[in-house]
Amino acid sequence: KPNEAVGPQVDYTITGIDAGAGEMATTQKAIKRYDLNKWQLQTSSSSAMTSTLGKAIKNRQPIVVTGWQPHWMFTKYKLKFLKDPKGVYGKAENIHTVVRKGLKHDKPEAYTVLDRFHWTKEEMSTVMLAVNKGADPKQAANKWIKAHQQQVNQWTAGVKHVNGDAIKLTYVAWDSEIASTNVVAEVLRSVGYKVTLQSMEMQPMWASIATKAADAQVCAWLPNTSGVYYKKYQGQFVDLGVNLRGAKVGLAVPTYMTKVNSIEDLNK
Ligand code: PBE
Repeated sequence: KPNEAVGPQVDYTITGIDAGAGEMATTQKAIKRYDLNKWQLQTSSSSAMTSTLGKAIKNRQPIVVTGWQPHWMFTKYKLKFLKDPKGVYGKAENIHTVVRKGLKHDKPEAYTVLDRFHWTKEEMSTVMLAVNKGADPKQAANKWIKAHQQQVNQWTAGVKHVNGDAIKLTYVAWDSEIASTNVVAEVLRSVGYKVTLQSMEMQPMWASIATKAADAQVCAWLPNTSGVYYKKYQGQFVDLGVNLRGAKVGLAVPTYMTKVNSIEDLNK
């Protein structure tokens, strides 16, 4: 029904992800700033959101989701971000690597690898897509590493092999972060670390680094999406800088929703 208003067709519902995600808070802000009074944001998980999205697309039904890029949903489906003239979602974001205080002293080899880790949106997408197609994240990470061995060698160049030292990475189980965290974990394993991966909600992830219960995370979307925790825990972590440039967050819809191009169009 391309000529009918979108709201009633989707029960005025934006299909969201886990409650703790920064994008969920930003979307609540967007609902206020764009006066989407009838609209609600549905909390679920990234896997439930993408499965609902897949079903809608199969049936060519309208749907509005909390999207982000890099993400395989933009590779697998024809999607577009809705324009955000009020700039609620901010501009492009970068993903940072954040480690606990004291890591440089305690585990200098891991620190060096984590500090050097960086890749592109396209590279992250490759690993995400492989996982989406059914590969085990660890295997998908290893396959990517094998195909990019020279690049990875630069991250480990001159790093002394350690003998089973333990290191703990925390992450949130978003598809993008499953990919990056597994790649970093495999590279750290290749220099001899015994790596533990622990997935949690975003707030505990930041708290685990601040309290030194965990050593590192590669999931800090800045300045906007993880900004609340970046400020809250400032001084209690070490920011190793950007590991991926030009990420993006916003509301997304299938391109067949030709009448809906801006968040403002949700009010029509
Ligand atoms: N995301 C993916 C996260 C950051 C990475 C956009 C779902 C968030 O909203 O916090």
